Amino acid sequence: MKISIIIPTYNEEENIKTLVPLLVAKFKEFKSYDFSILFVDGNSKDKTVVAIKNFQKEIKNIFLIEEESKTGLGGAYIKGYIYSMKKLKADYVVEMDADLQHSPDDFPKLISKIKEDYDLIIGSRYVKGGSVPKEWALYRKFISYFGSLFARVLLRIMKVKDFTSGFRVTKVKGILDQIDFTQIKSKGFAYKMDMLVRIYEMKARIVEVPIAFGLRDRGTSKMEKKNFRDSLDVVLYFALQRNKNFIKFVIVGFGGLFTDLLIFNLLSLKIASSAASLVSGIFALTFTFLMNNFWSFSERQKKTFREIIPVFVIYGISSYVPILLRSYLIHFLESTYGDTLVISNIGFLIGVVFGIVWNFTVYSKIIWKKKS
Ligand SMILES: Nc1nc2c(ncn2[C@@H]2O[C@H](COP(=O)(O)OP(=O)(O)OP(=O)(O)O)[C@@H](O)[C@H]2O)c(=O)[nH]1
Ligand SMILES: [Mg+2]
Repeated sequence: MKISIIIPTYNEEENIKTLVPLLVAKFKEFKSYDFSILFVDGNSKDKTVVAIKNFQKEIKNIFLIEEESKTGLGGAYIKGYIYSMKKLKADYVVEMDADLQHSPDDFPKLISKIKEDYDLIIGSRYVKGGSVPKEWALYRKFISYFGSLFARVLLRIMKVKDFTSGFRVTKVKGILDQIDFTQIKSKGFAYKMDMLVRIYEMKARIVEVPIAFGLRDRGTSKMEKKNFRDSLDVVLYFALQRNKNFIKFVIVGFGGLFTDLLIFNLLSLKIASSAASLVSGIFALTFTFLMNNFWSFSERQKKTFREIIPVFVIYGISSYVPILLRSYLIHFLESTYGDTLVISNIGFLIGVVFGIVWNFTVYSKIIWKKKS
């Protein structure tokens, strides 16, 4: 079993002199694994490269990619991934920082999960037993935790608690070898979220192992301001991708309401309003059904008449469930709390929210179910 540890460096001379011996000492706990360390140096201005070359003379399996210039964390890791797979023939790839924030003491905890055949092992600050430095200012703790939470909610990936951890082990076969690295959206820090979403969507087996995230030992932070904007771009891009059925469903819903109102008002000029409402309701229902079939859920659309007719009947019946329940709820609230405009509108709004959840669930899980 070959394991490649990628360590990006930019002016980390002092840190790697401490890190490498500590890390190599941990290799002895895993006799059957064949470890290599792959540095990706972003053209450091100090003697980082000299220090790496000195290690290469003493220790076997230390590799170095020298970048012409500093291209960001994502750029460095992508080079490292490709080299680890193509040249080093790695079975697993580890991501780790050079500055000792990822403690060599936590390294065996991650590696020992490999035998349980996980696809992705994350060193996590936000599971029980994990931590961030207590010296961190409150705002930094806040940004780190809530940034991660924000991404998890928007992307609907609540299972992973630490979304941006940089200490990870990923399996090559079936996971890394499936990723098209030219598609990664960010060359900076946000590549971590990008890759996590891609791996999650492969239905990978993911586990989080608690780590104590430390303070940078020496040297200066390379964390750039543009990382924030970059991360937001990545989260919004994937949020749109992952929720596009829902967003289209909501747009169609508004379209349906508009159709309903328009036809109702036009017909009311000619026929009784109660009859107009019935006709406009049926029109709106047909309109939203067709729009959902050919647009919102177009990748799972029903094509033939024989497919369309039965689901249209289910669609019609299920769409009435929240409408009926809403009437019942309004009636119940009015008889309990009094027949006021406020009470009936509260009932109406609860009904609308329930209707959105109900309809979207029925449409996406039953009518236009994903083919597995
Ligand atoms: N090759 C390369 N390495 C980089 C680049 N940016 C950062 N690194 C390295 O990547 C690792 C993580 O960067 P850090 O500056 O520690 O970022 P951070 O851990 O988020 O921030 P701190 O908490 O301040 O340390 C370190 O080992 C850096 O030396 C880059 O553009 N190119
Ligand atoms: Mg750091």
